[in-house]
Amino acid sequence: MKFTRLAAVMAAGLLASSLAAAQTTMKISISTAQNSHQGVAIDVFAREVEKRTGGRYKIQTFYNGSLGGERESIEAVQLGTQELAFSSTGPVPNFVPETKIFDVPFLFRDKAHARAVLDGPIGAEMLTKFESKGFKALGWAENGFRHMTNSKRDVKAPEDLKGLKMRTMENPVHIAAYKGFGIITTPMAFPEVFTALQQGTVDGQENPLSVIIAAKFDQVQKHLSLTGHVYSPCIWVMNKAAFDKLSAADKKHFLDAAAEGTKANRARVDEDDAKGVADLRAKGMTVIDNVDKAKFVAALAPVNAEFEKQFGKAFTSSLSLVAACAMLVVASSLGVFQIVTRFVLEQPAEWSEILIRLSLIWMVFLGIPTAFRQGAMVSVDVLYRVVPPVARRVLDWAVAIASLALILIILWWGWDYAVRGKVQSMAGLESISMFWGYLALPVGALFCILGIIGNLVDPQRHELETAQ
Ligand code: EAX
Repeated sequence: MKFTRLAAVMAAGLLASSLAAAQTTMKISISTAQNSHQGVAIDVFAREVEKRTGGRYKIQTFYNGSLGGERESIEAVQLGTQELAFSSTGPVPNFVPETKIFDVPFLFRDKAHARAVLDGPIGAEMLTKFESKGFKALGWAENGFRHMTNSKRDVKAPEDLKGLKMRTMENPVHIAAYKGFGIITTPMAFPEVFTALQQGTVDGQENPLSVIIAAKFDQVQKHLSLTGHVYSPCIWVMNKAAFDKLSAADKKHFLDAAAEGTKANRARVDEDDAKGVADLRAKGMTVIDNVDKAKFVAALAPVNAEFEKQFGKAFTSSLSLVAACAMLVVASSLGVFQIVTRFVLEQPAEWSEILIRLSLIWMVFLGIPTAFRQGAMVSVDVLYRVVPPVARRVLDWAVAIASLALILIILWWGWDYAVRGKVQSMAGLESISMFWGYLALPVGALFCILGIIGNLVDPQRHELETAQ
């Protein structure tokens, strides 16, 4: 009898320990409250991971920065002391500098624009940049458009911000930009903000409505201005080694769970944006909903020019531009070769002259698409600066249609020209037909078409330029 009881206890113990071994627990943290757009994201993620992995993975959720501020939790994920974090991109450039571009003020027109870019090829490419830094980025989510609050005065235009001491995120782009507004910037981790506002260490802060509501900033801030000066993305980061350890099927479960979390997160941001102003007014805040946005945009002109130098090129350099530069290198090297053969050796090589001509033709036609992609048609830019945003979209389409008509003609005509060139050989280099020279026209035209489509799908370059 005793023996059977002992065996039963041992069997139960064994079963329990094998169950425990089969379940892996991971931590995820946010800096806002559970009842927030971020809380809902990680709650859904935890539920979905558990459900999809049949309970083999359990996600422990931590709220209110209880494991540390956003920078600290990203650091912990990088080190592997914490598996996951859901964070705004505020401190992320300190780990993955390329992400800075998404924190440029007035970069995105609206939430739909931001979500489309983040969920599209640009966002996907950015996620891959995390890998070499020890992270697996599971996807983008959202904090929302940021607005300013303070305890001193109503802010309607940037002049009203002069001399206000405001807490900013630990983000180099925000800090540079807000100085441009005339703000005295004080970078600080989020968990310290409420107390800093309460004690008057800073006069104000800026955050999306979702955060202002969840953090109850209305208790310590009187004035809210709907400046919407910058879109604030959120990101799901996981320790890379922890992710790599998952089976292929579980990797997919984690990614899908994050996508579900993002859906819930964005829906909550939409809800907060719709109800937030009335809610905060009811709680006693003065809400300025007609700020002079154009003035805010204009105040950032010098800062934007600086940002454009930093970011513009990385996002516009395309395959055709690289190829055009390569052609320039070929042409100039052959130029040196020409000088040596002609004037030093006095044995000019005619073929190299022809290759120079060919590479120059290719350089020109491969270079034109980059001009298209950058919207470098001067007259269009001038128009862009004076028309309102809705008209800009119409202008985008009008320009695209007109350019497409022209490019299609070049494509058709260029191809015809190239085919005819098949029977013409080049003097001095008989083995090559002119087909290879004229082919630059239709190939350049094809790249132009890609550039035009690129401008329609992702007009952010234009947005950045015309924001000045
Ligand atoms: O992610 O630090 C901030 O102001 C963030 O917007 C906040 O932590 C929510």
